[in-house]
Amino acid sequence: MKILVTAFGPFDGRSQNASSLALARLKQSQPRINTRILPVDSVSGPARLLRALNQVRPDALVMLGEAAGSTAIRLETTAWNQLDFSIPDASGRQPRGVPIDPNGPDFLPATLPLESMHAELTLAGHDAILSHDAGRYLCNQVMYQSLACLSKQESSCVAGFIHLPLASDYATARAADALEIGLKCILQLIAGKRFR
Ligand code: PCA
Repeated sequence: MKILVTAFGPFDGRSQNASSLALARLKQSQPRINTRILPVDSVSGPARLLRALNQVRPDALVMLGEAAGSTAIRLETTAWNQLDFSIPDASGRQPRGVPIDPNGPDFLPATLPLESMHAELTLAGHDAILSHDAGRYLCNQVMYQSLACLSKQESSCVAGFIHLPLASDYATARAADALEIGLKCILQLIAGKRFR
């Protein structure tokens, strides 16, 4: 069973990204997961992720990012076919109101077991919500492009995006604990699929 977990590097003037911090911590307890840190760049970020997908060929892809202003862990249900950057990316690009793929569907649904992840996280005392809006920046873009790529390949890999609060709002150790719980739900889903 292969799991790929990605996080983003720092952006928007902050020196750290909560997603990279939580992923580094998760890797200590789950050394077998494959990890990649993506640049907040609308060309090289998705390219690095799609390359990793082809290299690793995972059974599950969990993408992480941080969402300033949210105090809850946001389990993203939907990737929207739109780029509408409120700030430029690392290379200064700032597309406004343009589709990611002019020929693609308006949205693509995550394929992770979000309902059970939400239930387990809540049970463990985490502040988690199902979110239908991943923004229109890099996180939504990589979510859309990876779901589109997996669907084109008719891959059985399940995939989705989790937005973490800033590290100052949700301690890294807590966030990593939440990710462990999420991974358990994903592993259960994959194991169940194999039995069917
Ligand atoms: N959050 C941004 C991009 C990188 C990150 O961690 C977003 O929500 O799109």
